Amino acid sequence: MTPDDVVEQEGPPAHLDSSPSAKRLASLLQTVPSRLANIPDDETAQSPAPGRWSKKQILGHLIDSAGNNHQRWVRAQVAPRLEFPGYPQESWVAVQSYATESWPDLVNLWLLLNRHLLHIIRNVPESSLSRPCVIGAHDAIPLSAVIEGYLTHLQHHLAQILETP
Ligand code: NI
Repeated sequence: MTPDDVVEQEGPPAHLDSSPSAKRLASLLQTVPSRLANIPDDETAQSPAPGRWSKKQILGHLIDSAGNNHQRWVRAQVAPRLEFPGYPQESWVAVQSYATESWPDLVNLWLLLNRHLLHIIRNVPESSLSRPCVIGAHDAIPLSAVIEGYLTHLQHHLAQILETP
């Protein structure tokens, strides 16, 4: 299987789940991967200004967000209350050297992580959506708000990547 095969696979059928969060993510996964894959490689490594992340680094940050949210969403369902650390985003992007990683690899990793997150959303029991989650120093919020916050953050950064340089 080549990276392009992974990108071009269609997402799961959106009609299987009617929750707004699942619809939101399913819709993104139908349109965004091919747009990401079509960005020229040299463009993905350019920093728009000193100290600003390149597209590779922003997508790396979204992979970190997906990884942390995977842990949150699973852990919140197997304990009565989630307490989980935040993550220093600049340090995470730096130590993983996203700036020099392969763009197609980053796109495929992001895509498959998010397809799995969509699968998780579709299978969260209604009763687990109110589980209290404490992330870092923040106040407790229900798991449903953690999921919605993930999607809002994701859309914010995808817009940054997809805007013209
Ligand atoms: Ni962010």
